[in-house]
Amino acid sequence: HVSSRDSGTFGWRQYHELAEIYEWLDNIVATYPTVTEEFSIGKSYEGRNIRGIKISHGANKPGIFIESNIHAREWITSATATWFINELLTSQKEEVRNLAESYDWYIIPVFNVDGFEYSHRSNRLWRKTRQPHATSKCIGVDGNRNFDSHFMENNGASADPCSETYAGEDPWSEPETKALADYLTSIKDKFDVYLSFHSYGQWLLSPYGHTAEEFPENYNDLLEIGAAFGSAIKNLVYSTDYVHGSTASVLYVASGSSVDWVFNELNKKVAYTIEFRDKGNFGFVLPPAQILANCEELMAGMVALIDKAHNLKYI
Ligand code: 0X9
Ligand code: ZN
Repeated sequence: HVSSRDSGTFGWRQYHELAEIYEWLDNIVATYPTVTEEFSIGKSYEGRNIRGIKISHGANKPGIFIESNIHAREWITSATATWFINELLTSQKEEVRNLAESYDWYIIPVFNVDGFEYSHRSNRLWRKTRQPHATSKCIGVDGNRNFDSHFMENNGASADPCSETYAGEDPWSEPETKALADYLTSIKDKFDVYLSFHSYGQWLLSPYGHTAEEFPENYNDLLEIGAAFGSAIKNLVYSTDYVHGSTASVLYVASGSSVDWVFNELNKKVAYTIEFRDKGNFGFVLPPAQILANCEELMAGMVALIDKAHNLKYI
């Protein structure tokens, strides 16, 4: 197994565990000290740092926040987030330079650090956090049901600690979600777009997650941005398709998600969940040979998404 130390770069031809990703991040921050800044939002239940990187070419650009790997087994999300960081710092392509230089980027490549580690060591298909419960032998909470926005409404989460979509006893029961919410609140005037990276299914999902009966007042804009994202990906040589729409209307009801909380409570009107490759053939265990194709798709979609959000005056 190839260490990130050997080449100074990942190559993105395999998945990496947390220590390797953090070592790579250290290396990136040391290599690009003038435009990068490392941050930590706090510690996980098991005491790991939840680290992020800010990439900025000057003060007061509109900010874009990316949260990735809230679900442990979705390894393609941190692989893609690290690749994206590297592109922002090294690409010579004009549309990527434009993304890098026109916006302030805040990127957390691995949010659910404990679960991610567990998915590498013990159970490849682990999804939740790793905090035990007083009342059950089952472990962990679905971080993406633990935010305080329409918590547990409309059966969009489970009250059973053994369920994969267990919301937790209360909102913010997990130190990770609390840390993220506090951090996001502290920089709420610094970002306008929020993206949550997931897999799988190839969807671009807007609010709302908690209900399919109501839609945001700017839903038409969110659909227009979603269409731009989808056609940009469709136009690639790889040519695969992404479906867009509100979470609850195209996927299923999901209450207490990070995206809904950021949209409703922090009033960030461009907020999406992106469900990466594939459509179910390999599912969560996406072969490493598909990492780079997924990354290229994300970049094409991202350029179009940001461009459209800019034209619609959100950023
Ligand atoms: O169920 C989820 O949390 C996400 N799907 S996954 O298969 N990656 O677990 C979808 C969450 C979308 N939620 C909102 N945008 N509200
Ligand atoms: Zn997910």
